[in-house]
Amino acid sequence: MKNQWWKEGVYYQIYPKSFNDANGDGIGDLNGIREKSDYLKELGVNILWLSPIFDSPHADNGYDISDFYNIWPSFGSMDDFDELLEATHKKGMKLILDIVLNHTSEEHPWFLESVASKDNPYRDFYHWQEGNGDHPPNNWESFFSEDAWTKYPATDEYYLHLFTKNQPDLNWENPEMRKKLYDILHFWLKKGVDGFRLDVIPLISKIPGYPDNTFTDFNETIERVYANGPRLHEHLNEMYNEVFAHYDAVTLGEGIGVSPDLAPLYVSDKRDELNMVYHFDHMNLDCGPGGRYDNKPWSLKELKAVISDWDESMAGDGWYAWYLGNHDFGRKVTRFGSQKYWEKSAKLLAVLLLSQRAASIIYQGDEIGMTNIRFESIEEHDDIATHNAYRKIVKEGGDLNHFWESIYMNGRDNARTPVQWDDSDYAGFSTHEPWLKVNPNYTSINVKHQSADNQSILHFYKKLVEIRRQYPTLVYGQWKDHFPDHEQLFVYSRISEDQQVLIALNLSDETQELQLVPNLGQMDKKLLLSNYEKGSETTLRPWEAVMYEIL
Ligand code: TEU
Ligand code: CA
Repeated sequence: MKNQWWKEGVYYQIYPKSFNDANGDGIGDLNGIREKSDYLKELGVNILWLSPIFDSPHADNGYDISDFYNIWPSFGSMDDFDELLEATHKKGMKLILDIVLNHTSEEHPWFLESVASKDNPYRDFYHWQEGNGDHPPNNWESFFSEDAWTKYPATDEYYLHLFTKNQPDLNWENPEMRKKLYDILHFWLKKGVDGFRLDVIPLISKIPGYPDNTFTDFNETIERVYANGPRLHEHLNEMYNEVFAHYDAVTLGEGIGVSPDLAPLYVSDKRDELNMVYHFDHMNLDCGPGGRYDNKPWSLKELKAVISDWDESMAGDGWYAWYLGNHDFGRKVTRFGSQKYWEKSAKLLAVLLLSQRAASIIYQGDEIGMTNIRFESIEEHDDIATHNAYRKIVKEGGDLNHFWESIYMNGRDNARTPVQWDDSDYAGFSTHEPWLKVNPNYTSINVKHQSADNQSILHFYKKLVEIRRQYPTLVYGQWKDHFPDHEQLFVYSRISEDQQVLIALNLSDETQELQLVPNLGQMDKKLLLSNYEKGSETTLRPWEAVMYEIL
């Protein structure tokens, strides 16, 4: 297996709207990111991923693009972007953009042309269909709790949108449309960006004839109906040949609907499609049959199985990216950690994040253990997905208490509250009231406090990122789970020819016996990292995490 910068780099995802506001209007911006480039450099991350920065009406916070060639004015200008790119490169870091090629905004000029008439040359850039009598063309439901088809009165036809009606899906069957997308990618790559995170890329090829969905489980619907369409791999291969073959750039696909079995088709070295995908299997562990608004307990055993299945699938050929939260989910410490052992569990999760055979992605604010927030009412929420789901549950008379519990755990706004820089007003994010409420715990959880405390979560992350750099086996080494069935302890090794690291984690609020690892006491070893002061070799305290080099 070949070593590559995009495999071993530590990624840091920035949600620009919430990262840092330089001009005091309550909205994060590109200059705000540039102001923090020393902070990021010191953290040790080397690839920055920016959630979409293109011009957009922000119905879905930029995942609805109206102009691929310009920056959303609230984020800044193209000059600001060029300066950010230069500053990032000067500091030895790379920058990748998040781009949406599955759909545009309803305000994109292509769509405005497309709606105008049935014979407009842009008509075929989107999916237009006649209704079924008074009904939409089929029974598809969008990801955001509404019909996936909306009727446009002017021509009496429906257009397809797998997300909100503000996000019409592009028709990848149309070669001119594809060519225009490739031109966009060339434009940014020529500017010097180092790659792309490709939003919902598995969804680009639709099943011809748009047959009804017969699955009741939404995840099954995603995998078998919406994602992995018949011409998907043909399109990805064409995009590679037309665009990515000409640059040293990374492609990170958002692998919605991608199982470990299907992943090699996307990322095998032999296929010239994408470099990596990130999957949703662990993100779905706490979702009941009703999906993300139907929260249920998760188990460590299931999480281990997810990691093991993916590791096995990618072991010989291919690569995936690993994360424990992003802008679409609750904060990882609230979801997978412990309230009682907040600090210990945040550190343990950092180890879990940065010790897999995959590219690690840190989500902004996780390096200080930012937590979920409890908003008082639906009005305080911004996320369109949350609003739609709420409307639906009210309309259908569903269980509102369960809905709110699910939102507290996994609503998307949890991860979108402003980054907590210090304990001044608005957490130092802005001098103006921010677009989304600051988590009230910013007075205790913030970067300033943690920078000054060398035992903090922030310092722990720095150490860990550095260790990952010093120990290539943590990136490339084989992965071996010692006790796949244990419900509290997660003990695994990373093994290469000349290096071996043992990682032991206690994901519970109780002390656990560790004699499980045979001969640990007799082994020649060096403690690389621990989240308690003095480690013991026979027990692991609540949320204790240790990493040994086996000599
Ligand atoms: O997300 C795709 C996606 O479907 C999920 O992550 C989504 O948030 C969840 O399944 C809802 O139940 C991508 C982006 O990451 C997300 O922010 C966008 O809203 C979405 O695509 C549409 O572009
Ligand atoms: Ca601003």
